[in-house]
Amino acid sequence: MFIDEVRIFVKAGGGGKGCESFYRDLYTRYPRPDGGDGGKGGDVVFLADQNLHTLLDYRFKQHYEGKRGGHASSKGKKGRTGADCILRVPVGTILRDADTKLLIRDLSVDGQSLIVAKGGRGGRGNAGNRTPTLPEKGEERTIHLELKLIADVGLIGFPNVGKSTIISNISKVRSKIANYPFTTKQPILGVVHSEDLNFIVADLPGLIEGAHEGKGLGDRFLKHAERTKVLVHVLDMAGMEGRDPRKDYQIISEELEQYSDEISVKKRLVVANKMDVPEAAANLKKFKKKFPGEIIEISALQKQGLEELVEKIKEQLRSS
Ligand SMILES: Nc1nc2c(ncn2[C@@H]2O[C@H](COP(=O)(O)OP(=O)(O)OP(=O)(O)O)[C@@H](O)[C@H]2O)c(=O)[nH]1
Ligand SMILES: [Mg+2]
Repeated sequence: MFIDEVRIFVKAGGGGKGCESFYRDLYTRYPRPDGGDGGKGGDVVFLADQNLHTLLDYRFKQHYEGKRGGHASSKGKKGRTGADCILRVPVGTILRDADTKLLIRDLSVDGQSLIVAKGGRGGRGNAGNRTPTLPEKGEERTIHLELKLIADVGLIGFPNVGKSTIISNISKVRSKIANYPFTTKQPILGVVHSEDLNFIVADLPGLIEGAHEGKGLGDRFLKHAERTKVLVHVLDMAGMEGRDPRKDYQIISEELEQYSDEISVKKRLVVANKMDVPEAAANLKKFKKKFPGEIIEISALQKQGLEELVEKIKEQLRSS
């Protein structure tokens, strides 16, 4: 399980100014007060939306404001109501007051909404002989958002086999890609969108022989894979740096077995990556001889075979 959390500052719109004015014409003996009221400021509202899956957007922007209410004018004209600031968040987002840590609401149903900061009332005008007032300010507060995420699919394999390249090319998330091992040090989540099914993929740090004993970055990231429905085992079929994909396959399978029974029996897809490299074809032939099961051939770099991979993942998810 991943925890996605952010703090954002919200401020509702202030009220618009009320108006103080007097109506006069040739026939009115005494000027008549006719100033309208200022408009109410816009609220800040959270709305649970089932089409969202992460709080990623809030990482990039942390200040949100409702619009100020419109100012009033003479002849009793009221100011416009300021537009609300609507913040869409995934279903399952927990809102807390960041200062007191107190729970505000757990948005657990699609379409559920909640006002977290109220817009200020507009200033009162002098129409009808009332005493004019100043507009109120909008409420402001800092909110802590938390979302517990469960990835549907985990990408596993040796370092440098192309896991981050895959996630970057099937989802919008950009996971750092580089030609050295252990580029990815923390799990990265991406959402794969397709017409009929959206799912969350986790790019996990690479595993090596002895990971269960703590070698490399160890196997502690596999706890994230434990909750997934499908594991995608990525192999570097080009056998770069003198690697043998058959051996890699065996080592990773053993590491998974060592980790837990739950993980070792999980649905698994095997992916042959780097098929654009000339040596890959011969390696694949040898691999298939030893392991005759299904294998999906792709080149993550050249974006080949990725649609098929997504389709296969969807098939597995549907049947789970
Ligand atoms: N030729 C070729 N190179 C690839 C392909 N996919 C990835 N690479 C290269 O392989 C290297 C490693 O790719 P990454 O996506 O960072 O690999 P990773 O599995 O995430 O590696 P770690 O995060 O270190 O575990 C990069 O230089 C990529 O450009 C492919 O299909 N073909
Ligand atoms: Mg990586």
